[in-house]
Order: sequence, then structure tokens, then C-alpha cells
Amino acid sequence: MNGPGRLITFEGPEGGGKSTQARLLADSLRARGLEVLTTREPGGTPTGEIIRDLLQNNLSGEPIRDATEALLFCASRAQLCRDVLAPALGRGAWVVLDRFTDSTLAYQGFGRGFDVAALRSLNDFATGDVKPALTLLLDLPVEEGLARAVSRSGKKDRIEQAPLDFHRRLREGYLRLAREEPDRFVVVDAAKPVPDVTADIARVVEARFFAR
Ligand code: Z5A
Repeated sequence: MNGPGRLITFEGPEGGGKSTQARLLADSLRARGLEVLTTREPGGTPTGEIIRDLLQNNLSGEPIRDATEALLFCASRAQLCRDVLAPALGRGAWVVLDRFTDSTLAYQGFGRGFDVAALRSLNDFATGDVKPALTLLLDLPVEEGLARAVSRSGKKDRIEQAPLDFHRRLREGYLRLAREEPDRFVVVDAAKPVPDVTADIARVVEARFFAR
């Protein structure tokens, strides 16, 4: 139960344009006069942003164990759900979120090889009863996505440096999650130019929430 608000999550492999499209979708929802919040995972709270920095920039100076990584993503999520998402959804706001629970299933489950059922339990513990109304999976070939991510930042971060096979597994994992929950997921072809992807997303959102 989310209260009267709506949670829309963006998911997918690297470089799919999640941040770009999340911002554009939020703008279009605001133009309808809705209260819209955008945020991201890991992060979105002071604690979550410290966890993000720790994970992405290897702040501790020691290799982060895969199990530690999984728990840190969920720790960031627990804080975000309680301090930001639940209150916003409870007052009727729309939240556009760049990555959520499916990232843990895809990256730590299909990518790193942890048991997906165990990760679902961790996700449930972290989220309480916060659930997405719609998940937009921005799908594209992994080589293309990684090239885009590198061209944006000039380098690969800790997870982007994982072997290509890891990225292929998680892409396939995402597509499997989408097949398992067709009512929640919509797969969007993210290899198209930005305006085309934006238009495809606008059509999905219109049909899902605003069509009479
Ligand atoms: N992670 C995890 O393992 N487990 C979890 O539970 C969670 C996360 C929550 C978060 O990093 C990392 O944490 C992520 C998963 C892992 N793995 N890594 N690495 P992040 O938030 O910094 O990175 P990201 O979510 O992977 O973002 P991204 O893939 O780098 O970018 P994006 O948001 O999908 O795309 P973008 O920033 O909008 O665009 C990237 C570039 O492509 C940029 O230069 C754009 O101008 C360009 N772009 C965007 N769209 C297009 C199109 N359509 N055509 C051409 N160029 C485009």
C-alpha cells in the first residue's frame, strides 16, 4: 500500500538513459500540476548518499564483499523508503525513482549470483509496503550502454568495470523479471534517440494513468 501517491521506477543496465528520462518524465508530470519528487538509489537521503559514495568510490580502501554490497544497497533503500518515499506517497505525491528493488535482483542476483528469493526477502524488509505502480525497464545492448556511461563520465566506476558477461547476465535477468510481472513492467527500447524514448514513455504513462 502506497497511500494515494504513485511510485514510478526506472530500471535497466548501464547507460540506458534512466536519469535523462526520469527528469523528462518528472517535468511532464509537473506540467499536469502534480506534485512530483525525483530521487535515486543508492542515495536520496544523507545516509543513502554516504552509502552511494562508499560503494562507488571504494572509500574504505578495502575490497567490498559482494554480501556487504547487497546489504548496503538495501540499507540505503530502507532509509529512503521510510524518510522520503512513504511520506511523499502518503500525501499523494508522485515519485520518479532512478533504480529500486529490481536493481538488487538484477545486479546482486543475476549479476553476482546471490539467491534471488533471498534478495526478495531483503528487499521486502527494506521497503516495508512501498511498491512501484509502474516500472520502466530501459533496455539496450550492454556494449552500447557501457559506451554511453563511459562517454558521460570519462571512466568506468567500480560496478561498470565488471566483466561484460556480468552485464549480459543482468540484462537478461531484467528481461526475465519483466516477463514475470507484466502488469508492473514495461520494457522500453532505450537504443532509440532520446526524444523517441521520451515519446514512448509518455505514451505508456498516459495509457496507464490518465486515459479514460
Ligand atoms: N546498483 C546495484 O548494483 N544494486 C542496487 O540495488 C542498486 C544499484 C540500487 C548505480 O550507479 C550503480 O549501482 C549501478 C547499479 C548499482 N551500476 N553501476 N555502475 P549510477 O546511479 O551512477 O549509475 P546508473 O544507474 O548505472 O546510471 P547510468 O547507467 O550511468 O546512466 P543512466 O541514468 O541510465 O543514463 P543517463 O545518465 O541518463 O545517460 C548516460 C549517457 O548516455 C549520457 O551521456 C546521456 O546523455 C546519454 N544518453 C541517454 N539517453 C540516450 C539515448 N537515447 N541515446 C544516446 N545517448 C543517450
